[in-house]
Amino acid sequence: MSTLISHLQSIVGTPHVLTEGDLSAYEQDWRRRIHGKALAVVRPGSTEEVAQVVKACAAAGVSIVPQGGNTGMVEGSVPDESGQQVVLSLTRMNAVRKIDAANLTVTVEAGVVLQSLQQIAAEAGFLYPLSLAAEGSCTIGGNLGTNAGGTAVLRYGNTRELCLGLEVVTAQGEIWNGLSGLRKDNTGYDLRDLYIGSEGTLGVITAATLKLFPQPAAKLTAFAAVPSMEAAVELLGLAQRELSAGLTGFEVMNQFSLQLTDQHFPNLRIPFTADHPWCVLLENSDNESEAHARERFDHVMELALEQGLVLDAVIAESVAQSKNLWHIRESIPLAQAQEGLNIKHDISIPVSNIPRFVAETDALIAAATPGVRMVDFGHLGDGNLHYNVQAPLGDDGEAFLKREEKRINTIVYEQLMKHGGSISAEHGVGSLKVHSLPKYKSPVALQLMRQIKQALDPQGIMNPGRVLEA
Ligand code: FAD
Ligand code: 2HG
Ligand code: ZN
Repeated sequence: MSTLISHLQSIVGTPHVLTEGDLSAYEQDWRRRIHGKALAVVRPGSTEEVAQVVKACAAAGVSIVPQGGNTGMVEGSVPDESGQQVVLSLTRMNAVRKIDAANLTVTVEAGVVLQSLQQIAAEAGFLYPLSLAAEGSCTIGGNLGTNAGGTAVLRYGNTRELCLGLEVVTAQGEIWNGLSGLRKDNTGYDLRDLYIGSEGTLGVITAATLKLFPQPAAKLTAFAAVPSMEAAVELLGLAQRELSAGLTGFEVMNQFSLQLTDQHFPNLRIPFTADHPWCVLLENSDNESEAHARERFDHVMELALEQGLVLDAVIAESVAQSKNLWHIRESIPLAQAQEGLNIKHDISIPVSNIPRFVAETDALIAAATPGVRMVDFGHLGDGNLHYNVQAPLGDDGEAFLKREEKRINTIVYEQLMKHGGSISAEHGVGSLKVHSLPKYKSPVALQLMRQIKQALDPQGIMNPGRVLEA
C-alpha cells in the first residue's frame, strides 16, 4: 500500500494525500451514524489528476469513495471500516469554466459548492434553481451523484432535469467529455442520465453543464396553518391552479417538527406553532413585480380562507422576512440532529395518497412503539415527505435505533408499497437502504442495474456496497 500512497502523492502532490491526523470530516457521515477509516484522502486538482488517481487505484485493486461536501444522508460518502478504501475528495476542483448567456448554461467543476453557484448565477443575472438546506456545503458533484431534489422541484425538477452534460472519469480512468450543453441530442443511450444518481458507483463526475433560468422579478413567501393533511393537499391544488408556474415552493411541516425547531432555535420567531397540526410554506415567483406577486398571493389566501383550507396565514412583508420563513423550514433537520439520533424516511408517494398514508402509518407506528415523536415535514409540492421518527422523550437515540429501526422501517416500507410510493425520494440508497432495496424494487430493474454496474465497473472498485449489495 505504501507504493500506492507514493504513487498518489506523485499525481496530486504530497499535501493533497491525507493519511494522518483528524480525518473525521471525511470519515464520518453528517448524521454521525457511521465512522469509517480511509486508507487515504486524495484531493485532486484537475480532471487529468482524477483520471490518474483512478487508474492507480484500479491497478492496485483499491476501491474509491467519491466525496463532495459529505452532507449525504444515506451513508454513501464515507469509507467503510477496513482502512483499505481511498476517499476521493473533489472539493479542490471548484472552477466555473464557462457561462454561456445565450445558451442559458453554466459549466462548473464538481467541487463547486451549490451556494457559490447560486451566487455566481445571480451575479450574472440568472437563476440556478436547485436549493436545499445543505447548500452552504454540498457540492455540484454530490448533487449530481445523488440526483438531489430540494425545495424547488415542483417548478424546476430534480438535479437530473437541470443538467445538460457531464464530464466523467470512468472506473477505468478514461475521461468522457459529454459537456455538450445541448437540449436535444438523441444519439443513443443516455450516459449522462446513467451517471446522475449513481452515487459514485459507476464513475467520478468531474464537471457538468447546467441549465440557467431568468431571475424572477419577485419572490414572495407565505406561511399558513392548515387544519389537516387533506387541507394541505387541497391547498396545493388551489395554489397550482391560481399561480401555475409561479408556485415555486410548497413545503409542509407538522406541529412537532416546528415545536422541536422552536425549542432548539428560539430566535427564529415561528408563526403559530402551538395551535395547529400542520403548517405550509408557499413560495410565489413572479415575472412582473412584487406588487403583482402580492396581489396574486392575497387572492390565493382569500380563497383558501373562504374554503376552510387555511386557518391562519402570514405573507412575508420583505425579502428578510421571506428568508426567515425559509430558515424555519430548513432548520428542522438541524433541530432533529440536536435532539439526537433519529430514524429518517425520505419517501415519495403520489400526492393524492399522502393523507391516507400519513393517517394509517402514524397509527401503526404509535401502536407498535408508543411515545415516539413524529417529525413529519417535506416537499409536499412534489410528493416527497421526510417522515422521520424521533425516540420517545427521555429515550436514548442510539438505543432506540438499535431496538426499533428495523421494525419501524418495515411498517413504513410496507405502507409505501401499499400506497404506490418509493423508499428513497431524493437522498438515494447509499449503504443505509442497500439491503432494503431488493425487497422493494422490481427484480428485473435490479438485475438491469447489476448488469450496468458490471459493464461500467467490472472490477467493482467504485463505491462498493452502495446502491447495490457488494
Ligand atoms: P456527498 O455527501 O459528499 O456525496 C453524496 C453521494 O454522491 C455519495 O454517494 C458520493 O460517493 C457521491 N458523489 C459525491 N461527489 C461525487 C462525484 N463528483 N462524482 C460521483 N459521485 C459523487 N438532499 C436533497 O436531495 N434534498 C434536500 O432538501 C436535502 N436537504 C439536506 C439538508 C441537510 C441539512 C443535509 C445535511 C443534507 C440534505 N440533503 C438533501 C442531502 C445532501 O445534501 C445531498 O444529497 C447533496 O446533494 C449531497 O452533496 P455532497 O456534495 O455533500 O455529496
Ligand atoms: C430537507 O428537506 C432534507 O430538509 C433533509 O432533505 C431531510 O433531515 C431530513 O430528513
Ligand atoms: Zn428534503
